[in-house]
Parts: sequence; structure tokens; C-alpha cells
Amino acid sequence: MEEIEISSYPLDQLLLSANHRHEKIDRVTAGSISYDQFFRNFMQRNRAVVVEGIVQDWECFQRWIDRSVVPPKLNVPYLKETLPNGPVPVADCERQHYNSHEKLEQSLFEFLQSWETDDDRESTRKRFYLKDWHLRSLLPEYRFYRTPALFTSDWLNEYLVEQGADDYRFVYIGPKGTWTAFHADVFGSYSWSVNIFGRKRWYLLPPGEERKLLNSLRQLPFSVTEQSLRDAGVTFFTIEQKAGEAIFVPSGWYHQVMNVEDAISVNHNWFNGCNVGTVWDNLRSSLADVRREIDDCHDMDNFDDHCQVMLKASFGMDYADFLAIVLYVCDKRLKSIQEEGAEKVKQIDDYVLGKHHVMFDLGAIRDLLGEMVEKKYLDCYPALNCLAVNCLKKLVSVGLTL
Ligand SMILES: O=C(O)CCC(=O)C(=O)O
Ligand SMILES: [Fe+2]
Repeated sequence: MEEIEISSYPLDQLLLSANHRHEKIDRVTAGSISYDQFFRNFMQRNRAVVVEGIVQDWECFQRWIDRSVVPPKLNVPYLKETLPNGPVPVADCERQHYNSHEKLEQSLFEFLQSWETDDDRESTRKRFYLKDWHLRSLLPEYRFYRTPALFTSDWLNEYLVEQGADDYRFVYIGPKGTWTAFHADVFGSYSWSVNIFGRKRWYLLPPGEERKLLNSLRQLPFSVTEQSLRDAGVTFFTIEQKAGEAIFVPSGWYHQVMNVEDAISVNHNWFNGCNVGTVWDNLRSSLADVRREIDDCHDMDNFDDHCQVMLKASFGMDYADFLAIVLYVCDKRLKSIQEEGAEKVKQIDDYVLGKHHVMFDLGAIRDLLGEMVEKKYLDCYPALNCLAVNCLKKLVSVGLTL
């Protein structure tokens, strides 16, 4: 099993306090960047990067595309043979629904039908985008890709997959001209996206730049162009992503993505010890929004619990969900250092965590829970506060100082 490891723990302070401006998006090659370098230079610093040469051995890269024809095209017969003809989520890129595209369901074969013939390309193909497809959890035995080592420290999917719950691992198949509207990713998570076919054009904005685009109602635009971004004085980057390249999208970076050719990608949303604090800040600020919205009900019974229900509906998780992930991750790592001869900490796709990484994760959890308790963020939720306090006690008992 391949080990994911950082070179030291604690991390040096110089790195952590490093302040930087976003002047360009680096391009690196998969073979020449170590996990430790990616961890320090990009995840810790919340900087975007393109990683070239990442997927040559993936089954989907080799088999889903027919490269014997010019130009290469989706291997529809192979996909039909290999995948079940179940319902798939499709976005209609010609219809806006609030701040994204209208969603519908098609059967896989119905979606693939328009890829088989070239005749009616322009008329029917260009609007439907198969996206957010949970193919990996649908067919757990079908290993059509392996998460690149750089992206394997993933508390969100580690927890969800091991619980058998809905995960954040997706496949996207979009004909030329389909696109994803301007957004930042769920929870303030990171995302990685590997293109296995075709080309995508990304507009990427460092966090905070999107505020220059707010209208008088404090709403962000549904779509942006290079011109509209320039007119608003926004700092942004345009990236052309080719097949075999990964993009690391850090937390809170707004982006819009266009399939400039027929394109297929695999994508995960995730968080870990580097950005869990950002996810927590977003969760807290969403709760503050909810509380403001229903402030006139403040005197009702169970107001705080009601706010959590609304938080879950709007944000996608509540405080209890978030703590469940953090405590699960914590217990798994604690077990590995407390029990003599314990197994290493397993990660997604048969990786294991090295010792420094285990300590880094535990340190991040100590910092997070320490702040929650000290700043009394959980005071309205005594049962959750109690869980956090107990977990902190366990961390102290293994030698982590508060
Ligand atoms: O490829 C796309 O259309 C969107 C991808 C995306 O938004 C992401 O990976 O975060
Ligand atoms: Fe995204």
C-alpha cells in the first residue's frame, strides 16, 4: 500500500505565516512533485495548480475513448457494454434555474445516443451535460480510476464512503459548448478535476475577488466572461485544461468552466486538515445567516435546533454532521497510534497515512475543537460541546498540548 506522508510535524512556522499574492497558476508534472511539496506549496497555501501527466494508466482514460479514429471520440459501445443503463443526472445548459442550470434525469443510453451519430451534433448534443454522476459509488467494484496520491488526504469521502453514505466523487461528460456556471464549491471544500478527454477552459478567481461582481442586491452573476471580469477589475486566471491534466481548485476560489471540446472528467470535492477550518468558518457563517433570516421566531421553542434543520437544508450539512466527520477521523487516527501493532490509517483507493500525517491531522483537529470550545461556539448545543470536550481530552492523553 502506498504511503502518503509529509516530511515533518509540526510544520515550520515560516511556511504557515507565508503571505503571498496570486500572480500566476503554476503548472507542474505529476512525476516531479512530491506529496510533501504539493501539501506545503498548494494545499496549505490554498493556491491553485495544474498537474500535468496524471492519468495515463486509468481504465477510463484508456477504454472510454476510441483513439483509433481521428478525431478520437467517446467509445459508446464500450460504455454501453460496461455500464448499467440507469438514470443519470443531466444539466440543461440552455435553461437557468436560480444560479445553476436546470437539472433533469435521462437514462444513460438515452444520453449516450446523441454521441453515437454525428448528424445532429449541433441540434441536440450541445445542451445536455451529464454531471455530478456518482458512478464510483454506484459501481464500487469498477475501478475506472484511482485517486491521484496528491489528493488522497480526504476526510469527507473517507468518512462518507466508510459509512456507506452519499459521497462527493463524480464523473462529468459534456459535449462541446456545455458549461458549468460561476460558483464556488460546496462547503468551501477543495476540488480536483482530472480531464480524461477533450479540453476545458476555466476562469478561476482567488478568494474575495468575486465580491467585485456583486450587484446592488448583493447577488453574484450566473455567468462571467473575460470581458466582464476585466471590466469589474477582477484578478482572475484563464486555464486551458487538456486531457491527462488535473486542476486543484482551492477553497473559496470561484470558477466557471466551459467544455471547449467534447470533454470527460473525474472530480472529487474534499476537505482535510489543511482546510477544515475554512469549512467550519463557512458552516458558522451560514448558521449566522439562518439565524438572521428567522430572527423573528427567536422566542419559539427549540429555536436553535430549528436553525440546524435549516442549516442542513441550505448548506448541505449541520453542526452534528460536521462533528461526526471530524470525530470519526480523529478516532481512526488515535487508534492507529494508541494500539500496539495497529493497522495503518487507510485512505481512499488503498493508500495509507504516514506517521507525521497522522499527527498533523490530529493537531488540526485539536486546533479546530479547541477553538470551538474556547470561543463557546457550541454553547447552544450542549451535547455537541460535550463530544468536542471529550475528544480534546483524548487528544491531550496522547500528548498533544492544547
Ligand atoms: O467541469 C466542470 O464543468 C465543473 C467542474 C467544477 O466545478 C469543479 O471541479 O469544481
Ligand atoms: Fe466547482
